[in-house]
Amino acid sequence: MTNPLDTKTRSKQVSHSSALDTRTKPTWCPGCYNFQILAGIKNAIGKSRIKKEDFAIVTGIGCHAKMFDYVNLNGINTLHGRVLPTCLGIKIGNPNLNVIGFSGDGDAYAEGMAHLIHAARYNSDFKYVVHNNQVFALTVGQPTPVTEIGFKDKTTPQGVKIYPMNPIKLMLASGASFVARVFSDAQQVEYILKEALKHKGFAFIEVLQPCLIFHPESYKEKFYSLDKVGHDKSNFGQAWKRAQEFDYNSVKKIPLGIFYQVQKPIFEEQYPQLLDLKKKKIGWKDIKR
Ligand SMILES: Cc1ncc(C[n+]2csc(CCOP(=O)(O)OP(=O)(O)O)c2C)c(N)n1
Repeated sequence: MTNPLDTKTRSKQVSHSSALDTRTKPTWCPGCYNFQILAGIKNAIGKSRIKKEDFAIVTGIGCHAKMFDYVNLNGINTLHGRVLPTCLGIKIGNPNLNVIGFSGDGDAYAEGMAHLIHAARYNSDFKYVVHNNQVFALTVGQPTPVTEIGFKDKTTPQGVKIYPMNPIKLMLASGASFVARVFSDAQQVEYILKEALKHKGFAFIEVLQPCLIFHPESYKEKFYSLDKVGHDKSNFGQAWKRAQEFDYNSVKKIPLGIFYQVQKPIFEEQYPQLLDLKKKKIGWKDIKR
């Protein structure tokens, strides 16, 4: 398969497999990059050999969270910032489910920050997609922990003065076993979710998703594919170095792809009760008492 991260042009059409459609009409702004993420996710899930009923999705609160209404899968539209503990709870209830969580950068890096560190440590076998538009979009564009210096909105008229955090470095430092970044292009999202679904353990995927209204794209032509430069994703030192190239503040080069991937024991394998559920391919509710 060709790596979509190598392509210079992005998907113009947002086509996707319709098996996961719902009857809800999307209320995202016309042209919002969330449509690309939605299409990529539907394609990756739709083309996987995994049955629909073996998936569960979790979303937080925000524009990204509307995914919940547009993807026809079971799950929980949870509280703002609580996507990760909800994903973990589902895995404990039934470790056989393929769980995918969706957050905005506010959801993931502000309200939900503590959970993010521990999700990387726990290495439960679920996937986490962060729609990073560098603002709290649904509440009309306030800065988040990844907004660049100088960004102005009504709450911060003198501009952001605090340096943004780097989530890729945070995930590496916290012990995440799969750390990736892509742009909000349907093909890129499909590709990376397929890779993440093959990974056994917690997969952190950051999707750069410029908000057309509150944080328009400023880094269009700055991307390059880690695959193309011979990046060794099993090498922590290389991953760390590449992670520093984009600091979420000034834009030089933005690496896309898998920064780091390593096999570590997963949370579900540490507990005999969960191992038993996995072996029997059942959840707690199926246990006869
Ligand atoms: C506990 C809690 N705090 C704050 C809010 C208000 N709130 C709703 S949506 C939102 C912004 C979400 O921003 P982000 O997670 O970045 O998602 P986006 O809308 O950008 O996709 C906030 C702060 C809330 N609903 N619950």
